[in-house]
Formats: sequence, C-alpha cells, structure tokens
Amino acid sequence: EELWFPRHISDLDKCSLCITKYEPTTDPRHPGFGDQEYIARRKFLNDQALEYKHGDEIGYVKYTQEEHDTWKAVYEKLGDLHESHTCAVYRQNLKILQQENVLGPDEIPQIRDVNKFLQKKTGFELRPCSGLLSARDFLASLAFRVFQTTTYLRHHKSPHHSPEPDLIHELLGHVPMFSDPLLAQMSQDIGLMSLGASDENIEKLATVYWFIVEFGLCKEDGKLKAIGAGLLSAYGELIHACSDAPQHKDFDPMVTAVQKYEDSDYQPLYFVADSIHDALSKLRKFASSMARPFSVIYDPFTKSIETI
Ligand code: H2B
Ligand code: FE
Repeated sequence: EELWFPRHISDLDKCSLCITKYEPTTDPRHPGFGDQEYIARRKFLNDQALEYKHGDEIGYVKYTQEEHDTWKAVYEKLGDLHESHTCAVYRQNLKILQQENVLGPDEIPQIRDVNKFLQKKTGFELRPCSGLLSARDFLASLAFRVFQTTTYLRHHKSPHHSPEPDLIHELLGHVPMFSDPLLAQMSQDIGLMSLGASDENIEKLATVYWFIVEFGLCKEDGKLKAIGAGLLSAYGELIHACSDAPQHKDFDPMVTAVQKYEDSDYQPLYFVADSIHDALSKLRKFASSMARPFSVIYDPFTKSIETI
C-alpha cells in the first residue's frame, strides 16, 4: 500500500499538521509564557492561517506597533552581522530583496508582497501555516515550491531568540534562500523525494535539513559563515555558531543524518559545508539514495504529480 501524499498543489490544504512543542500556554521555556495578550495574538494569527485554502487571496495582516518595533530591532541588529557572519549567497539575495523594497526595517513585509517577488524570481510561494509544521508536511510542500510560513512574531521581550519558527525567521532566514534559482530547484527536488517516503527516511531527511538549512555553516575566505535560516534570524546564536565555543564538523549527510540535535538552546555542534549550493546538492543526492518503489514526475504546468 502506498502512503498518501499530495498529488496536486491544492492537496497541501491537507498538509497543515503542526507539532506542538513550545506552546506559550503551557511551556515556561516559551518567552511568551503567561503573557495572555501575546497568547491571544498568536492564536488569532494561527487561526487565520489555518483557514487559508489553496487559491485564496492572501489577506493583509495589520500588525501592531509593538510587532513592527520587534521586527525593526531584530532587522537592524542582525544587519550588523551580515558582512562578518553570513554567506555570500545570502548577502547577495538579501540585497536584492532590500533594493526592491520587499524587505526593510520600517515595517513587517506582507506575505502577498513577498510572493510577488518570489513568483518572478523562482516561482516559490509562501502560504500561511500555524506553527512548527511536521517534517513530512513541510517537505511535501517544497515539492510544489510552496514554503509554509508562520505569520506571528516572536515575543517582544526576547527579540533575538525564538524557540519556534516565527515570521522573522521565515522572512530573514529562509526567503533570501528561496529566491536563489539553484537553491529553489534543489529544495523542490528534496521535497519531491520526500513524497511517500518511510517515517524513518523522513526523520533522516529532516535531521540533515535541520543541520544544514536551519543551522548550517560554510567556510568562506577561511572564516565560518552562516547558511542556515535558524542562525540567520537569531543574533546570539549566529555569533555563538561562528565562534570557537561550539564543536564544528565537516558536513557529510550520512553522518549528519544520525546526529542528535538540540532544539531548545544553542547547538553544541554545527556542521560546516563548502558552500550552501554544495550542501544542498549533497542533501539532494542523499535524498535520492533513499529507496522508494516508485518515482515521481512533477508537472509544473498543472502543479501536479504523477507516479511511475
Ligand atoms: N515549520 C515551519 N513553520 N517553518 C520551518 O522552517 C520548518 C517547519 N522547518 N517545520 C522544518 C520543520 C524543517 O526544520 C525540517 C524539515 O524538519
Ligand atoms: Fe526554518
């Protein structure tokens, strides 16, 4: 029996399974723990995201002044580290996003405006989701060049670290990478290879993805630079990751796939690739080595998948 997986982009409406890990309602490690106003705001935005169906127009979200201030604080502080701590591909794509006024310090970008930009660059589209998505659903979305995006912001008292993905992480960490044509193609390929994969293989793919796309480093001119979105959107950990404090190991998907990881604090270990393109191409090769009794063909005109 073949496992169910999305065969048309509209099937992603059924791929919105969120993992509850750090809920501000119950978890004292969440910076919003006990803040009823924050909890209600996060819930409001998540409920709205859950209502979204493929083909709907993405609504305008009116953010509060406090949220715009949080965005600006993170945006500007991270900007100080761009030259010294981030990889060239990230810097180049971020610069284009800034020049075209998609990203700027003064207001939180609207998802629909980011989509206009991404559509013309790589055909990627952001679709609202309501939290940390299961690895299976997240990867399946990539098969259709869809990036599932949270719409709430991290708590204003903890602007430089978030235990869960938030809109700042998605926009400052991931979006510049999805606007790179080669990275977009390789991300889609990895998504396609995840469709119908066994739980064990999804777990391995998700682990490699975590260590590279979320927390990966590369070496440029003899210096460690961030390629992972989790680092690119968190000031403190970005400095920590590139310093001598943690352990660094060469990236090898076979080794990385079985490495245990930390998700509530800074990582004690980071993997270092030659470049983001090299890392994703290794991840793609790793994914293609996973056995599946069928292969998938993507039709970009109908945004649908055939199996043979
Ligand atoms: N969910 C959301 N909302 N954003 C992400 O960046 C994300 C996710 N990344 N779920 C996924 C998991 C990734 O780390 C891997 C595939 O598990
Ligand atoms: Fe992420």
